[in-house]
Amino acid sequence: MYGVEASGAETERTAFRRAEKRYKLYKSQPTRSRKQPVVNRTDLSDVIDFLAVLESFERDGGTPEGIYRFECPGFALPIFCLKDRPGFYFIPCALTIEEQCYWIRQSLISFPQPPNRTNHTAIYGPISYLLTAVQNKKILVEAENSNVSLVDNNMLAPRYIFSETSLDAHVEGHDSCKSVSASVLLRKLRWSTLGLQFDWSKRNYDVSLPHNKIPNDLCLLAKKMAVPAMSSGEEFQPEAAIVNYFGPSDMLGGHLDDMEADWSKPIVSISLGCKAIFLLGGKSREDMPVSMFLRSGDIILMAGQARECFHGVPRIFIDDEHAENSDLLSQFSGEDDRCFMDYIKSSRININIRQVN
Ligand SMILES: O=C(O)CCC(=O)C(=O)O
Repeated sequence: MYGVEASGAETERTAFRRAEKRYKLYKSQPTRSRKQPVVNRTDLSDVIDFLAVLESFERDGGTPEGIYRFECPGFALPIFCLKDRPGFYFIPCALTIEEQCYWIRQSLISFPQPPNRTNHTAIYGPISYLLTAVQNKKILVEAENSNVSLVDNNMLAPRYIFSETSLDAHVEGHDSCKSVSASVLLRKLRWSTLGLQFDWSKRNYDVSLPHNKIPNDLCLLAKKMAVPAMSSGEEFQPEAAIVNYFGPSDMLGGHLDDMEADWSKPIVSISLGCKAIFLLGGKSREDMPVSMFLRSGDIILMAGQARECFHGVPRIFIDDEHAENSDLLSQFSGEDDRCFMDYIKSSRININIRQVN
């Protein structure tokens, strides 16, 4: 997520950039006669569909040209690899629907909780219980005594707090006060960081920032899923995770994740929610990337040489035809789950877990 981005006209000319443009979502501007924007039809015929690969493998044991089944003794799920991208592993349907729901809930309830930082922390300071505030239609307003101070565990005291909607009039009358509804904050949530905190401005892990360990259940899942990419006898040590939240027209530009010490260790990357396209390039932006679908419950591993490959997410699909999240949505049909349903029907979440040292 945080790797070096090439800039300006130069990027337009690279093979990676051209692939991004090919898959990106383009919407026409609404006109007087046509209020609804028209979405471009993208040719998806070159996109590798690992669900179809899995289904055909289960039928007849075969795999398409360039893809092979990776044998990992004791690992229960089928794993597929690309012949020309060593160190890249695709585990389709790695999570059950119940597990996907669990991790979606965690991503929206616990992962953005302080001391974990989010993209909102730099603007508003620590924000607690965002999802509860969304459910209760609260708004975030400047705290009365909002001078920055430290509370327990070296954490910043909240500068903004959630308030009842009824206070809105009072807040709006106050010139210096920024107020924003919890639902807008949730929609604009782009990332949260777990475990060792990544400092986006310095592009490094800042071990001095307060943090909790990666939650134990996420740690166990990452260790279990990392096995195919680990040398025998070694165990993956999850120390940090970045949770990316994608709204309908968000994309993640081509980048490298190069801030961890040992690139032989995998990044364990979990997809949840709407289907997306993932581009896996080569060591240069000039290398033509391969494209593949990422569905809710898929897990990919990038280790060794694959860690040196540019990658990104140019598109998520929210339309009924392509999003493929109806099974997931049916799990959130209860009244209490309304905000999960509203969120995930047009969003994607990616949790990527790293060993830093
Ligand atoms: O969203 C994804 O599947 C990829 C995320 C990623 O590449 C990153 O966070 O570095």
